[in-house]
Amino acid sequence: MSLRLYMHPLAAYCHKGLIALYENGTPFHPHLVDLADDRQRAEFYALWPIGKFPVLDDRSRGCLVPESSIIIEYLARHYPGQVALVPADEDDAREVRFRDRFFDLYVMDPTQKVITDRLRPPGEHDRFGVAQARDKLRAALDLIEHEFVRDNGKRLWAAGHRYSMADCAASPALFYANFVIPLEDDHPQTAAYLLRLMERPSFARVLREAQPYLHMVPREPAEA
Ligand SMILES: N[C@@H](CCC(=O)N[C@@H](CS)C(=O)NCC(=O)O)C(=O)O
Repeated sequence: MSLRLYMHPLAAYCHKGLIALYENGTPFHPHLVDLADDRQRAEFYALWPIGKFPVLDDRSRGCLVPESSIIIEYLARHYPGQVALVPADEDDAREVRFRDRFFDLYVMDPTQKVITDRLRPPGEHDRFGVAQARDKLRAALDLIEHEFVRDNGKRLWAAGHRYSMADCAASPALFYANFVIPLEDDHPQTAAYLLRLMERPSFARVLREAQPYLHMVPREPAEA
C-alpha cells in the first residue's frame, strides 16, 4: 500500500482528507500522530516542519503532500475513483474550489479559533480574537443559510447537485461549528445539510472513528 496518511482521528482537517479517501474506497495506511507525545511530535515535524496534519505520503510516486485540499486534488488526479471530488469541467471545478476555500477559511478556521481558545489556561484567553471569530463564523453561516433558502431546497450539496471536495470541507467545518453556534437555532437549512453530510457513509465512518476522542472537544467556554 503506497499511501500513508499522517493524521489524528479528532482533527477536522484530517476528517476532510479521510472523507475523500473513504468516498472512493482508496486504500491507504492511517498513521496516527499524537502531538502530545514528544517522540511522535519530533518525527512528524521532521517530516513536515509546519507540523499541521493531514499529510499524505505517496511512497510509490515519491510525493509528500501536505494541505487537505491539495491532498484531495492529488487523489483526484492520481487515484481517481467513482466520485469525482474535483469536477472535470473547469467552471464547475472553480466553483468547487471556491466553496472548499469558503468552508476552510470562513467556517473551519474561526471555529478552531473559538474552540482552541477554550483550551487555553486561565488568564491566557483572547477575548477580542474569539469575538471576532464568532462574528466571522456567524456571517459565513448566515450566507450559507441564505443560499440554501434562495435555492429552495433544490441544492443538496455545497456546490450544486453533485457531491464534491467542497462537501468534504463542509463536513467537519459544520460539525464543529455546531459546537460554537448551534445550527438548529437560526440556520435550519444548514443544519439539514449537516445531517445529509453525516448520513453519508464516508463521514459517518469518520465520526465513528472519532467517537472515542470527541469528549476531548471542550463544549463550554473555560473561565476567563
Ligand atoms: N490548511 C491546513 C490546516 C491543517 C490544520 O490546521 N490541522 C490541524 C488539525 S485540524 C493541526 O494540525 N493542528 C495541530 C497544531 O496546530 O499543532 C489543511 O487544510 O490541511
